Amino acid sequence: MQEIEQLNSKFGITNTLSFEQDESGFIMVLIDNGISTATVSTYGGQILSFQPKNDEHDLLYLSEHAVYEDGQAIRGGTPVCWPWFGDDVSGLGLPSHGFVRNQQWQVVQSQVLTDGSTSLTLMLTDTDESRAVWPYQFELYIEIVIGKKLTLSLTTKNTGSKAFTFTQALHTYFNISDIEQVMVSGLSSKYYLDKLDRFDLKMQVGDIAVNQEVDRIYQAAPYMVHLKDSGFKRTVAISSTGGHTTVVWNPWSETVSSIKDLDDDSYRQFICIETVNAADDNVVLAANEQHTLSAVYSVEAD
Ligand code: TA6
Repeated sequence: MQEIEQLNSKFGITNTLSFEQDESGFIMVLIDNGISTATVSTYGGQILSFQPKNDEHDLLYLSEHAVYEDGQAIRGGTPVCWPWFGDDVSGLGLPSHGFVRNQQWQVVQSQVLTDGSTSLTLMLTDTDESRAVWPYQFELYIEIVIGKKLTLSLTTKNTGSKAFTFTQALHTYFNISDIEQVMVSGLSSKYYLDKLDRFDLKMQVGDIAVNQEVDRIYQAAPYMVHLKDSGFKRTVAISSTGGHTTVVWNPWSETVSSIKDLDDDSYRQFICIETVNAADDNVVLAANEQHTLSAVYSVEAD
């Protein structure tokens, strides 16, 4: 793990970006650039909080019971699922959603951009441990730009000599006023695989209002979807590039009670709208090729 003093001297930005170690020993990057505030965990390469100055509410949901321990994913914010999305299909009992959300990422870059926003890049590379479960050489970068908008760009480089195929997700947990006050629009007439019904293919009719468990993989998803929250009186525009899949997940009351790091009522406080490459929308990278999956979240008051 990189040392706090070194991180602060090499990547700290006076009055804007600093590194702190919390009680768990995890390193948090604290950003306040006058436009927005944010907290990024180097474990998982994950944003845990993002709040524009003119908004009363955080954009992201972070569970009060999130566990900050090696080997566990932090429940909330923007977990990175890579190099597979969903359950491990190898039969080797590997973790769901890949292994990088359980890794300590390295900080490689921080800077102030011309519009005053702050850019931070974290990276991971293959190790003996990663090659034991996924036998490829790679560099994985996440660039996080904290401005009026929140921008995430996840870049995969194939640094080995053999091609590989992967799936991935920016598995974002949005903080909402109440699940029954939100509406997801932009996916009407799109087909989705319904994970709760043996991955049956179904068509979305109209906007999505959630009043039961939802776990859907929308295919050929549009560039932009919207999350309207009438309780928080705001709409989040979610635009994606590099993926053609959007996943919408809310566990509702029964499933949430089986998830240890979520409160029984917490399903009311978040919805995951994920920018994804999954199922047939996988990515094949030949040696030396790279691919970027990006999501931009922009909050507008209603
Ligand atoms: O993206 C939706 C999903 O795959 C759901 O099926 C649900 O299991 C969720 O992610 C959370 O997965 P996790 O492994 O983080 O508990």
